[in-house]
Amino acid sequence: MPSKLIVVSNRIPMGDSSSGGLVVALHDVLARSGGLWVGAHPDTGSDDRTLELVGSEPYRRLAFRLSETDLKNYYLGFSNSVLWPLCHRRGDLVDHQPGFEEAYRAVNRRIALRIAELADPEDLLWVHDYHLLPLAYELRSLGVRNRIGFFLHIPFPALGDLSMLANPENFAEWISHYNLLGLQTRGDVARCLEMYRADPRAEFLPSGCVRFRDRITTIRSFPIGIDVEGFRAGLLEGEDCPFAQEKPEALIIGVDRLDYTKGLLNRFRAFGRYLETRPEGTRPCFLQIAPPSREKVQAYQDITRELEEISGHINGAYAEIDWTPIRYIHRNVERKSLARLHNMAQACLVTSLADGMNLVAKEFVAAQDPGDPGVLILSRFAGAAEDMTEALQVNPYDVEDIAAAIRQALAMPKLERVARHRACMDVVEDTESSVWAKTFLKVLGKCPLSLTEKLLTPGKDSSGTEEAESDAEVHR
Ligand code: ADQ
Repeated sequence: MPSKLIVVSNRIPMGDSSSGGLVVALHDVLARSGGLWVGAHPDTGSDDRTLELVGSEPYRRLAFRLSETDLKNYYLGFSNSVLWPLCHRRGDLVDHQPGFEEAYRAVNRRIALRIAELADPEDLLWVHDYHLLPLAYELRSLGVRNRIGFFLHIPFPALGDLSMLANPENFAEWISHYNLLGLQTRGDVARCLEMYRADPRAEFLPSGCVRFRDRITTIRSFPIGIDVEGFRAGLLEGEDCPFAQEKPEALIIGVDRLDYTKGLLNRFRAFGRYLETRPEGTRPCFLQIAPPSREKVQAYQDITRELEEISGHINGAYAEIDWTPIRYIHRNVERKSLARLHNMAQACLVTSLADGMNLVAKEFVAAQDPGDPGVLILSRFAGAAEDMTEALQVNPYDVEDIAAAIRQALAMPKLERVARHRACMDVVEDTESSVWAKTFLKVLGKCPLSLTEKLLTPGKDSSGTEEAESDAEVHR
């Protein structure tokens, strides 16, 4: 039987219009392989053990229901109040509450039961993100021997930060049940290997894979990207200019989910600092689009309030009757409007304090006119900075540094803007989302199997793992 792809993520795409890179990237391969996508239904409900068909063809989307308690303990709790801050180096915001980890384990176990019922032996499973770290562990304990890949969209945690987990030893155990562990950057891979190096249960095989007990895992970076053509198509749609009435003389843009990891406070402060020292008579506009997210978590309520205070303070100090320096939009904007707004901007501010990749950086670059492009100001702590070396890289903890970059961007000669943009665009094109997905799946289809899977699927491992495994040499 030909294999199909089963994608599992916490959130399931409900429609296929205005989708992000991940959905677009997987669309074709899912449609072609008769594959399916499994994820949580957007509405809570009681788990009746069946998966509901949602969305429309050309591939099946099956949703499980989370209860209100699951949402509180598994999603907002362990996923977003423990793992999210921990992976983003915000140990101060890690919130351990009784029942969080238990619910996280229980929801993963429940999803594993559903997947085990669905999967044929030859199917490829691709699991996404930190909500589902233990899914392969649970699947293996149900006897599932399929190839299972995992992609972590957020930074791999630093070794020291893992100790903030109540049971830090679980982390390596969970991820070692995947055949392929995909991370965003080379820096993430280095942190992951550091974790294994410190763990007496792990060995490095000459093939470069990690053996953890009887498991063999391939670890590689796959920098995620966007659907370039799809995003640029927004530039051609619609006539109306979002600034038809009052187009600012210099536009700086920021687009983020409202999250404390995105460095919004210092970004706003830096724009305020730039206003203090800007060339006389200039009236730049900073447009920040930041829709709310995870509003039930205290840390998100705090950042929302602080941002409103800062933007109010800066506008209070500088606004004139016909000039509002900061326009802060607290909601989602259609993707085609986003492309056009990026296209109009002279600079984009990405100031994450930690970020797996940051797709906004790539979208801004893709939306530019190559003959007269705007300048990307990019935090050196965003995964995108590893390859986009020609962006104006800044230290997001340093307000003066960001303000200086705004100054440099707005004064940058066209020749330099064109050259920097070309270099950034090369990265955007090289990491296009469809290439990213194909590369991941190709590596997953070929990566070494652990002994248990090899015994059950003879002749499936074309990668020479046997030699790797029998070679007793261990790299530490
Ligand atoms: P996010 O933290 O959500 O993603 P990002 O990579 O910037 O961050 O992706 C956000 C996406 O949402 C972009 O496509 C952006 O255009 C869109 N978006 C943001 N604000 C919007 C708004 N106001 N209106 C409409 N669309 C908006 C996580 C990780 C990242 C990693 C991605 C993908 O945190 O580091 O790059 O997954 O792996």
